[in-house]
Amino acid sequence: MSLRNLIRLVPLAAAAVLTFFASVSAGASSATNWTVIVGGQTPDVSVYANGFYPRELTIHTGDTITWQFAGFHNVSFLSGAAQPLFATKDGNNYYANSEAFFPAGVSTYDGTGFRNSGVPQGDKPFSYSLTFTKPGRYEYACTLHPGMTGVVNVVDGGVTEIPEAVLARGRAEQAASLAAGTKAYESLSPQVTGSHVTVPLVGDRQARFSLLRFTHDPLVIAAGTTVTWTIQDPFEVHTVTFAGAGKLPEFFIPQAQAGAPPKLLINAVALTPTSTTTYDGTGFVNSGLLGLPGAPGNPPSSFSLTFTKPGRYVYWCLVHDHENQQGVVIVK
Ligand SMILES: [Cu+2]
Repeated sequence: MSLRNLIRLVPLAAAAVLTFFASVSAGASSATNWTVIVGGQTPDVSVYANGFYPRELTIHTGDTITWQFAGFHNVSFLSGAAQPLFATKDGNNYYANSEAFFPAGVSTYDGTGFRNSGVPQGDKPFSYSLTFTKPGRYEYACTLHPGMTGVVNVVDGGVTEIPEAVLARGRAEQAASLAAGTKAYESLSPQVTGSHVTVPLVGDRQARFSLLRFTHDPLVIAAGTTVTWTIQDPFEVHTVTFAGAGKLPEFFIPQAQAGAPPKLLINAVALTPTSTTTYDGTGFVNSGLLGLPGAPGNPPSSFSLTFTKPGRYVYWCLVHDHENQQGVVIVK
């Protein structure tokens, strides 16, 4: 979702990892600490990994998992309850739902109750730890990216892996997501049918990535062409926004609260579609939010615009502008 507080991938210092595992194997009877990586991205953030790496692991009762964050996500154990929505409505305003964005619950889990890591703040390294006290098979999710799920099996015996192997498996799965996304980005091309061009916004549930780009190369079209942007991504919401000569509106507007974290107002200007269906290179044109039923206002999955005048036009996604999600349309 909003990735503007994105943390960059923070590689674990090799020395620290070695020290850590040495201490784990020294205390044979003590509980084990396991690492799971949350998300990831390519250096240019064109590919965003929407997965827990590894997706599944098996640990002993009493062990602790530490999730190391490499992207803007949360770790949520729902215990069968419904996912907290991304946004809550207050009058005519939508706010980021604090249940999805801020930590909740104690640091142990027995299969009941709600636990949430909250989201990374700014560029600081972020991690979340939970100790599992009862055998069971526990599914968890990132509630900001529907379908981003993981599984923890907690058993009294029969753990066959060691933490180094699980971390290596996680890194390999993450690398596979990013490689699949990079391949998809390299071959990303709009579909042309006569004077109609379709620009897909791509994500892949199985391979666990989203592309935070519209097209790989500038889109070159003739005047009179209609372009339709369409969401083909299970994870992300986007906007298609032409700001003309004006400034891009912010997606979140923090509102200070006494004695509590700020409320995050979702900018109505970003959410609200403009009514025009043509673009001549002037003025503010916005799709509003696209994709993901259940997101604020149950957004449509596509947006169309007919280009009437030759020129070079830059547009943005207001959700991912900090990840440089911009596109270029060149009208001949
Ligand atoms: Cu976007």
